[in-house]
Formats: sequence, structure tokens, C-alpha cells
Amino acid sequence: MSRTSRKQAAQPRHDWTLEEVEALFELPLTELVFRAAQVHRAWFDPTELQLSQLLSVKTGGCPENCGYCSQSQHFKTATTASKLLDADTVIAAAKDAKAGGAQRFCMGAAWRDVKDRDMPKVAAMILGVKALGLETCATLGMLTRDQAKSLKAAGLDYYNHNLDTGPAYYDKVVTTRTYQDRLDTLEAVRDAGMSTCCGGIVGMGETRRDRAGLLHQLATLPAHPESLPINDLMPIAGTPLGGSTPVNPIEFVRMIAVARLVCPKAMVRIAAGREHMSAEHQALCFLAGANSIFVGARLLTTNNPGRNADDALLADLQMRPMSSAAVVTGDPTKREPASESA
Ligand code: SAM
Ligand code: DTB
Ligand code: SF4
Repeated sequence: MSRTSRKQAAQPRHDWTLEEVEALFELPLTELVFRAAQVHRAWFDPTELQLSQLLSVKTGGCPENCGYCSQSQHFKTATTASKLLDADTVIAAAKDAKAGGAQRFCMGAAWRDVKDRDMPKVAAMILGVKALGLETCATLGMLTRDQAKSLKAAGLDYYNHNLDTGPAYYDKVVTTRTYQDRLDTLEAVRDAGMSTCCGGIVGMGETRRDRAGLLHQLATLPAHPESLPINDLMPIAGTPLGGSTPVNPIEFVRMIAVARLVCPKAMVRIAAGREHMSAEHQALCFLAGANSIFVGARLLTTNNPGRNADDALLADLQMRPMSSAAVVTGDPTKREPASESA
């Protein structure tokens, strides 16, 4: 590829067709990973990783029926419901996360939507976490436009709301919330001036076309998500998807590479599922353009590799946490893509 076309390939586009996205999945792996790596290094230092840490601030008892989730009250799982945590408890956990190297702290609640009565407590958490010098993220279900504005005013940098899968497969996974509901929340988040964190899950029995469908949706949003988490399904006993056949690891790498190609400036995260991925599998994901992970021994209700395993992984790969300048601006991609050296 010439320098000019390499530079063009790294420019964000919003006019992807589903067929174009599907065609990327069909490339030989070596070609796909090479192209994704070129785009990755046009916008980011490929030796750096953004580190986020999760905390479930309200666990279980959720009225939604997402077929993968341990926290839905529709299914009998091992997760027990608990009340919304106090702001002080959350802030103490965020302090620990920061001491452990996390750069962003994400607070998750098993809610369909946010009740106005809970907003003051949530705002106090956000304020306290932000005051520690961490980036703040929350995932609390659907938001009204006013709630999105209040969260922004409290200091929330990112809101996570996943589309989960392509539109054609969505009804097989959840029926209590529509695809459009999700798109509406994302719009409220964007319009309030927050960054969006939006991705999905692989390994739920979807086809490659469904996976391309998800990435096509993300790539054609009015603004690409700033964070793009790809979750490998954590199978939960008792849920409809608990017995799903795991996705081929190479297909997961393809998903990462195509995400990098269609949303070049996003932080592409290997989200759930690292617990059962080898170091080699994760290394391939980083080669394919992943540049973000969750750290800490727990996600929301499931396990994640602990600090020792991740320290060893980063040391082996000679990778390091993303530089604080890039993290603090919330947009490490303000620079133009490098055209000469890429
Ligand atoms: N209740 C809120 C909502 O769904 O909007 C926020 C929390 S929810 C747990 C956040 C996301 O985590 C889901 O949209 C899904 O993509 C991911 N997730 C949940 N359970 C998962 C599992 N078992 N394996 C992989 N990803 C999962
Ligand atoms: C996302 O895409 N993955 C995270 C975060 N956003 C909220 C959640 C993963 C949850 C995995 C299953 C669990 O721990 O319950
Ligand atoms: Fe509820 Fe979120 Fe789980 Fe769906 S993914 S059941 S909305 S906690």
C-alpha cells in the first residue's frame, strides 16, 4: 500500500457498508492483522495499554432478560442481589484500583434504567472517584437526556452502554429492551458531551455476519465510540447462553482487528474473557489493535486475571500502561495519523 493510501486507511469513516465490514473478516489472518496494526500505530503507541477497573456498585436483581447475564432476575444463577453501595465504599475501592495501576474506574449497576432517587448517591461516587485523579466511567442501564446531563455535571467522563450484538441477532439475546432503546441512550450520552464506551459480546451463538453487523453499527454511528469493548462470553450457569459453544480464539482476534479498522481512533478493549485466554492469544489481540484491558481480579460478578498475571504479561510483551497525558486528555488521538513511519 502506498503512503497516501495508508494514511487514508487510517482516517475514520462513517460510511462503511455491511458488505465491506464482512469482507474484512474474510481476509487471510496475516493480512487482516497487518492492516489493523498499521491503523493502530497511525493513532496510538502500540506498546501502550489503557487500564480500566470495574466495580459492581449494585449487583443482581435486574428486571432485564439479557441471556448472558448472571444478574438478571429472570434466571437462577449463583449471583446474589445486593443494594447500591455507599459512595465511601466505592471511593475506597477506586483508591485501591488506582494504587494497583488502574487509570479508569468503571461503576456498574444491574439496572434497566436509572431511578432519579439514586442519582445523588451515584453523583457522589463519581465526584469522589474523579477527585482521586481517575477517569470515571459508569454503566447503569438506560438514561434519559436529563440524567445524562446530570452525570456529566457530576464529572462522568465515559458512559458504557453496549449494543451487545448485530441487530439481526439481538432478539435472540434480549427482549426486554430494544436495539433502538440502546441507540437512544447512546445519543443522550453523546449529546450531554460524554464519551461513549460501546461494544458487544462474541460467543453467544451468533454468526460472523452478526459480528460484522455489530461493528457496522458502531462504525456508522454519528460519532465512533471512544472506547470499544469486545467481550468474550463468560458462560454463566443458569442463563440461556450458559452452554454456548466458545468462539474460536482466532475469530476473536479477527473481531478485534476489524474493530480497529472500522473505528481507528477507539480504545479497543479485550473486555470479559481474558480469564480463559492464553498470553499468546492476548498478544495476538494486541498485534491486531487491542489497546485496552480491564485489570483487577474481578469484573462485575466474574473473575479476571489478577495483578500478578497481568504484570507478568506486560513484562513479557514489554508493553506498558498508556502514558498519562494520553489518558488524562480522554482523547489520545487528537494528533494527526503518522504517515511516514507507519
Ligand atoms: N445493567 C447495565 C446494562 O446492561 O446496560 C450495565 C451492566 S452490564 C453487566 C454491561 C455489559 O457487560 C453488557 O452489556 C454485556 O455486554 C457485558 N456482559 C454482561 N455479562 C456478560 C458475560 N457473562 N459475558 C460477557 N459479557 C458480559
Ligand atoms: C463491558 O463491555 N464489559 C464489562 C463492562 N463493559 C461493564 C462487563 C463485563 C461483565 C462480565 C460478566 C460479569 O463479570 O458479570
Ligand atoms: Fe441487567 Fe445489565 Fe445484566 Fe442486562 S446486562 S440483565 S441490563 S445487569
